[in-house]
Amino acid sequence: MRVHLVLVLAIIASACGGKTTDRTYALQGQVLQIDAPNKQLTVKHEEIKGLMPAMTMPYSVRDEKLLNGLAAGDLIDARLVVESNDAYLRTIRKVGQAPLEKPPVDEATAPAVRTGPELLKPGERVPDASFVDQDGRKRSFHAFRGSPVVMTFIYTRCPLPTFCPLMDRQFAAMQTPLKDDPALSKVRLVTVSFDPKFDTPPVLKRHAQTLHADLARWTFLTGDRDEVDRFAARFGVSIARAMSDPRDITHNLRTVIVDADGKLVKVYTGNDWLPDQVLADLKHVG
Ligand SMILES: [Cu+2]
Repeated sequence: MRVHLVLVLAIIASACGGKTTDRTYALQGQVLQIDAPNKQLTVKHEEIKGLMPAMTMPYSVRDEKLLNGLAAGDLIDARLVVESNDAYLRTIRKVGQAPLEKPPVDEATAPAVRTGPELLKPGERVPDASFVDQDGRKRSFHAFRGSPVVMTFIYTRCPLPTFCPLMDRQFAAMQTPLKDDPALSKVRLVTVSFDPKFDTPPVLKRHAQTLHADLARWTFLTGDRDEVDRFAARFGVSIARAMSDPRDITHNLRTVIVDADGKLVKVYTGNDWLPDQVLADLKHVG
């Protein structure tokens, strides 16, 4: 249940002449949790103009010294750097302290859903669920039986390049190796959006095109929100939607392998798995 999120601060460096493609944002918020070994902190922050609404997210730092002296409850001004494929806090300044409203547990990254169904364990059969795909066709999860499936959960408006967009890039990167390896010819890629309200089939279709997805191999699904949530929760995906802003979805990441019999093989948590690792793991999957 390692969490890998990154935060962003807004304030486009208007004076920098635009030589760089990195964007820099000012971020103001309260530290809820610090994860020094993983060089991350979870921040409940205000709107980042031009980037994302107010939300609670884990953010990375590259320089772990930035975390020295910080504690849960601290109010911070920070600077978020967003690169095309990465995002991290470059500076963090403590500006005050406030009582924590909630215990410093971040729901979005909790390993299990408190009231939800049980987490599936490897070897267990994945229950069925119904979805709709990028062409508006009804698809049940069990219809993928007969093919090993690599599946992940995202939403297309995710603002952090190291989160959902990274899952997309890694799935895209697996397409060619899957095609080139006859032993993996049956493997299917499945991306499930947990934002059905925005990620309608036409939106998913455009998203697939942007990713140069081979739709014979890679399917984009969404469905009834509660059903998607229930299905995703069985793999440890937790999703918290803000009432105030539909773009604000706090979530964690899970990518899973399901074998051709529909049994769960493996769950990758967070964003630090690599396509090669999944491809290697797939060689042992029937
Ligand atoms: Cu995301």
